[in-house]
Amino acid sequence: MESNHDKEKQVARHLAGNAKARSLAERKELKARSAERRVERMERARRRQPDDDDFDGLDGDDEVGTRVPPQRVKHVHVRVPTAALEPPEPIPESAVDARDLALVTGLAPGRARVRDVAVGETDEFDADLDAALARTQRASVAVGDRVVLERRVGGRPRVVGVVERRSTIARADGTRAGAERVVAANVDRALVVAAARSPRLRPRLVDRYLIALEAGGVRPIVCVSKVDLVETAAERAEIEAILDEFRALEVPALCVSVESGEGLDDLRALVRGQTSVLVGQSGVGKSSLANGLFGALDLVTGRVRDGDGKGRHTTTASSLFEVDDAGTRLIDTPGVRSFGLVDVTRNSLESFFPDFDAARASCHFGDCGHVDEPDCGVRAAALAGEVPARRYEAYVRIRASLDG
Ligand SMILES: Nc1nc2c(ncn2[C@@H]2O[C@H](COP(=O)(O)OP(=O)(O)OP(=O)(O)O)[C@@H](O)[C@H]2O)c(=O)[nH]1
Ligand SMILES: [Zn+2]
Repeated sequence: MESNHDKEKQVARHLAGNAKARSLAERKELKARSAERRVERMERARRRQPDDDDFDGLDGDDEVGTRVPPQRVKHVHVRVPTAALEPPEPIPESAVDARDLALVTGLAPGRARVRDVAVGETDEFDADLDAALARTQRASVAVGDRVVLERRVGGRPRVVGVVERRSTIARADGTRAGAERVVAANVDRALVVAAARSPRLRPRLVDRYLIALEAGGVRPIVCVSKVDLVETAAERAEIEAILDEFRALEVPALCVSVESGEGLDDLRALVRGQTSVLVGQSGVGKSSLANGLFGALDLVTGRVRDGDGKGRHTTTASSLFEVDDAGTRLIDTPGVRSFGLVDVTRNSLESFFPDFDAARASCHFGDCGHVDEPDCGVRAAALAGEVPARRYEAYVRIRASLDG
């Protein structure tokens, strides 16, 4: 027979159990809601147009290293004379005292995170952009830029000029017609990543990356990722045939897998001592490849993570990583990652083919598309060998792959 006391205990246990169950359910729900919010945030970040007030390396959904809280500025619409929106003239390297040189590793509105290359160490600090640079920041300063620093007694150093670039990764700036937004500078190599499977390999998409990179003077390497998922010899042969097309254009092209390790040594050798970026559709394995090649990257220190998380005197996240002691660098920002997808349209395609300009003058139609129009100067020039056949073929292929 149960005593009252036992009953009370039972009831208490029951209630406690309920409370626990409820809190578990609640916690589960909270977790689900926070996951939903995260997905929403990621989707918002994906949808975000280039005229949003985000700055590369500050936000975005790639989860490498520690997140540094984004610094936001309110949109302030001020009418500025057009001349004031032109980026200041770049400074020739020969005119710069090496002691004043610094490397931009991250950006925030009006501010750059820089590495003092003159001192030869990797310690980084924040510097203010001078007024002319701050006003034209999207075009005038990018991660990878070498800049001229003015040191100030009792104040933050100031960036007063940008050294001439040897290459750029740029996209149309949605806020101003014809204007460019530079998302990275002085990049040697772009690893154009396309998956063997999931998502399906799309060679025409790779073509688009190649011409967009060529426009900025960045040399591509085509990487077909996830080749461990390839099941048959026929499928593998198909991929190799596609890669041969790129190799014929003197573009290095290789199969890689972070699962089997295939191709990683070759790729590491290709990018050694150079500054690289990874571009390609979402989900093709860019982060996995960066980690497979170099190890985990640390946004706070701008280095491969080595357990040394010492605080630095910067509030701006780094997007430029030193991955070894041989000068091998990786730039990784949301702007770079999503480069190439929105940058080529039917209208802008011709701007990637300046070598057609002379021939274009003799097209019969002013709006000639150079594919099946009669009296096309470009097609005639390609047939006559005045325009390289592979350039014309690339143009036709890419044009066919564009929707409108
Ligand atoms: N089997 C296999 N799966 C891979 C390989 N590389 C990446 N993956 C998987 O592909 C998925 C996407 O990889 P990510 O590295 O996040 O792709 P991402 O290109 O960085 O994607 P975003 O961050 O959206 O730009 C993950 O589930 C990875 O585990 C690979 O070599 N083999
Ligand atoms: Zn034409």
